[in-house]
Amino acid sequence: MPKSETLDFLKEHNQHRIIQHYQRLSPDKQDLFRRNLEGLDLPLVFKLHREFSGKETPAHLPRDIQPAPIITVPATPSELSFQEKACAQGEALLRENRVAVLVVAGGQGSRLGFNGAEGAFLVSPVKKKSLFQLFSETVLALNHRYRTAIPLLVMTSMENDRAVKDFFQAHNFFGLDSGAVLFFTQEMLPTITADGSLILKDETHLFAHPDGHGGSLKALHKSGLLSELIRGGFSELFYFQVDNPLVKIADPVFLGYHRMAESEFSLKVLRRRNAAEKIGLYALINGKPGVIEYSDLVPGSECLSEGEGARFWAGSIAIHILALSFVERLNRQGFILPYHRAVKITEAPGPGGRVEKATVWKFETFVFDGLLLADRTCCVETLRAEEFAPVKNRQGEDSAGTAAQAISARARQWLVEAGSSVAFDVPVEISPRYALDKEELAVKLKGKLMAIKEGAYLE
Ligand code: UD2
Repeated sequence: MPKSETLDFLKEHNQHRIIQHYQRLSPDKQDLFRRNLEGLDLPLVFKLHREFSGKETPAHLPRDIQPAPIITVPATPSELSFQEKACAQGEALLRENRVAVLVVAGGQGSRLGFNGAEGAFLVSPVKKKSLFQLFSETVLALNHRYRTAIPLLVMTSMENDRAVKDFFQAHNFFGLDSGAVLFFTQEMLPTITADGSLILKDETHLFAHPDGHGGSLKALHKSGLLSELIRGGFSELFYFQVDNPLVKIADPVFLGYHRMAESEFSLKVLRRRNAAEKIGLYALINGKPGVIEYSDLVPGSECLSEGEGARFWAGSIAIHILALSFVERLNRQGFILPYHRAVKITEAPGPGGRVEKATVWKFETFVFDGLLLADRTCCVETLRAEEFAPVKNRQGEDSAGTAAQAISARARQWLVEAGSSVAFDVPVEISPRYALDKEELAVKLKGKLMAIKEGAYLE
């Protein structure tokens, strides 16, 4: 944008503080500042600010919320045989090299108080492997098992792109072919104060934040990777978040259910610990399957009450499969996901340049809102102990500590089911390259019974 247009645009939106700052910069820095502004969708953020002004957070819930259909953990012989069929179909997809996996890792990890690569967090209980190492080794093991070459896509943001790439490079891509790890970057949106002012981050940048994991659907397209995958014959994208070390990547059963339903957007759910757990609620929203984010669940709403807990039990753990043809169609049709507002208190330079506390708004889109745009969906129940132990907080609930315990507990359970005995309080870890699931572990142990009394690592 030429200089005069930039200034007019900022004036129009009452950004006097930013204009004053800009006018004090040297011509070189003014150019740099303008170039940096061009990377940000300012008109969008002003529009969203107008739309959200005067609105309450949380937003009003939709009128009609009902429990949605779910393929629950099989309990009857016919459900078990359906599951076996699904597994065979999913395995066929893997063997045919139709499945790519995507880990979204562009978030700010604010609850973790961490600005670098969330995936570099060391979580495993014995070997202290990072999240990225666990995921990469799982992909390696899948490649080996299904004689395939699964691309690992990693979505970063401008804030952590360098750190993520450096981390993979420093570890030789954890044994993966470097050409099979595909990075792409999501967009940023300016952060804005509740009264509508943009905030300076430094001399030549505004404060901005990643545009939410919903941004992955557009960024995948913009990066060219979506068409590359489709051209390469891939049809399904297994999607998960970087913070969950227990995720069962490219689970063949889930892939099979997804395929049998000819689903465009599938998700895994589990039983919420309680109505206050910070995971989205899966339900029929005005008759369509969707997810209501936990922060939008207003206290007192029907689906939160204890009495309704038995009906509204399904929490979304952000594990999805998307048909690539669906993602392609959305982009072709110029889709729009709704924006959500997060209200935060942060430190920002005030009118006199002094840093002070400010209430700011961050606008984000959520990938699960794509469910409402899909023609066919599929939802599958999973078990917390098998598949969900997120690292969200520095300490306490959902921290690196609880995730390490969950990895140990799952390994112990698999070993016990295979006939071994494991002391209760010792850390145990099974490398994904040794066994991806309890069935594979039983085969590897070949009936050998172990008595584990101290920390153990199976590789
Ligand atoms: C998310 C889900 C919640 C539940 C839970 C399970 C949302 C809004 N809510 O809650 O329903 O499934 O996870 O753990 O997602 N990320 C990006 N780019 C962004 C923002 C986030 O890549 O712009 C990634 C981030 O790196 C992280 C994940 O998405 O891996 C989750 O983000 P979050 O921490 O904001 O979501 P959370 O834990 O509140």
